[in-house]
Amino acid sequence: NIDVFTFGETMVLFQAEQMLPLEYVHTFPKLVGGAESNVAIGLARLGHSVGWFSKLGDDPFGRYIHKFIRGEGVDTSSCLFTEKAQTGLLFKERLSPEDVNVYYYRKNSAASLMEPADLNEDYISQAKILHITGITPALSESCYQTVMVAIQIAKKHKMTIVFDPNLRLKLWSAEKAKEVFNEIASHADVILPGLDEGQFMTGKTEVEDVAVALMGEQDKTIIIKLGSKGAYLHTKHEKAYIEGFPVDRIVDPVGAGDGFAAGILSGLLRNDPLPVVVKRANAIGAIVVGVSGDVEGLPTLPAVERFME
Ligand code: KDG
Repeated sequence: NIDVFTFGETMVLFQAEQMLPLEYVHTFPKLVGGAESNVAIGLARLGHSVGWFSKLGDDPFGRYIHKFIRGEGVDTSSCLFTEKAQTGLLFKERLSPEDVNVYYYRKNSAASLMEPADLNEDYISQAKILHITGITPALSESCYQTVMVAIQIAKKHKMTIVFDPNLRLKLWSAEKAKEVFNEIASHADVILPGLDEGQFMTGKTEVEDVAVALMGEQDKTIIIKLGSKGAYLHTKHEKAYIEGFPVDRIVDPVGAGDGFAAGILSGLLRNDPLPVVVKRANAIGAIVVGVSGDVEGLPTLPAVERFME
């Protein structure tokens, strides 16, 4: 049984060991990175059962990713392997702790071949929540279609749909991204943009105007991430700024948004009051930026609680 279903592309992540331009880096520890699997691993650490789907290359890197994510306690039983394409790769350059760039080697990757027929409705509909990020529809037309079919399945089974835009302009044009984000957002129950993403989607500037525009005429939960300042929570009945936690030293900001999303999903599953949910998500984001790697810093529930004290 699974509580959350998510899917997307996970890549082998080669993380520059030296803080130098990528062309001068000569050692790259091998890690795993992918927004949706980061969220899935975060949820598993927080004690939830979560299913992650992807299409992986039938190659050593595909098998490495599969074993790694399964080893973290995520259900990978719906994953598929293909011989038609290779597993995608990602190189992370660190020029300073705050200045991190990614270089993708993922065009026409195995994951970009995901298609609607790959989705298993019986499997997905066990879950209470469908978690979608805006990276998956950027990968290919068939990936976009897969996202839209997953949304239809979730609606049919009255699942909660959570959308984290995760804008990646290295993958598609701003114009297309904006159109697709707003389409997905119109179906979502919970939207988790960074302020810049919310501004990008709505054309508004102020936090509260962005939230109102994202909400539209529907009843949604909008949670706008404000970095070190925390987050803004906006529903029909509640409007509140929820303070962030101080971070002593930023080691690696990548993955903080995914940790935040895991915290939100976990809180929703626990039926905690929304301000409590957002506060815990802020704490997880703050913990993750203090650790190198996308998933290495994701905490267990007791660890978050200790941090919040
Ligand atoms: O949110 C972190 C992700 O950006 C990273 O793990 C890699 O999924 C990734 C992507 O597409 O950038």
